[in-house]
Amino acid sequence: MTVGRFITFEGVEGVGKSTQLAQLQGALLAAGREVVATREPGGTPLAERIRALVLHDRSEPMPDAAELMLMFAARAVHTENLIRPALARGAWVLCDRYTDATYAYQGGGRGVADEAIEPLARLAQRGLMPDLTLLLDVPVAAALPRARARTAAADRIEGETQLFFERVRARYLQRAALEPSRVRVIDASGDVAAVAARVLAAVQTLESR
Ligand code: Z5A
Repeated sequence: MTVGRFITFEGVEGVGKSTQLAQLQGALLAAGREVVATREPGGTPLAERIRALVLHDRSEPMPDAAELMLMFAARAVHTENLIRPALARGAWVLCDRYTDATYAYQGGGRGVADEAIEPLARLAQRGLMPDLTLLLDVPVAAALPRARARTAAADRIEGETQLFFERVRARYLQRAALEPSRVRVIDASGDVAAVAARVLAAVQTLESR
């Protein structure tokens, strides 16, 4: 069976993940690859409905446990219905956020214990892990203005404080230090082309596998 590649993009909001994902998608398509570009939470019709709930529903307070489980509910649907079939037919799946985001946002940001996250990750992923995670990194003070200049109305998470995003970034960097062969920290400062060149260099290590 042909097996594709699973690449995830991570980082605080505004760091340039969506921009870099599109750049890499273009480069891979030009090289003749089948590419599936997707995002979390979301990526399938049902998972996008869960996304709308978890990011935008303000009808009543959402406990951290509910936010956590909705992220994993969306992930289970997305993993089974889109990511696994795409990988099985040999596609390269480029995903804007995956489980590292849960450790960073719900873990680092909200303070949920890893012991609560780990069993849900096992259940939702059934052993699937990204082949490569590109952690785009700049100081929070540089990333947030990019996102906020663009977005009129913040969602439930985007409205958090700078301190929250500092904790998110710290947790991401901690995870990268623990798994350096999977998680590559990409300096996301400079213009789009400069960052894209760094991303491509990291991805080229997968081409030869
Ligand atoms: N979340 C969670 O809590 N737990 C989870 O498990 C998962 C997610 C999976 C999803 O939000 C939210 O869900 C997210 C985490 C949470 N919340 N937050 N915060 P989203 O999908 O709506 O948005 P996002 O993932 O946070 O990303 P973003 O705000 O869209 O940012 P981005 O993709 O990193 O950046 P961008 O859109 O590519 O670029 C932002 C702007 O900067 C744009 O105008 C670009 O043109 C510009 N840009 C990009 N690159 C550059 C460079 N190099 N220089 C200058 N300007 C640039």
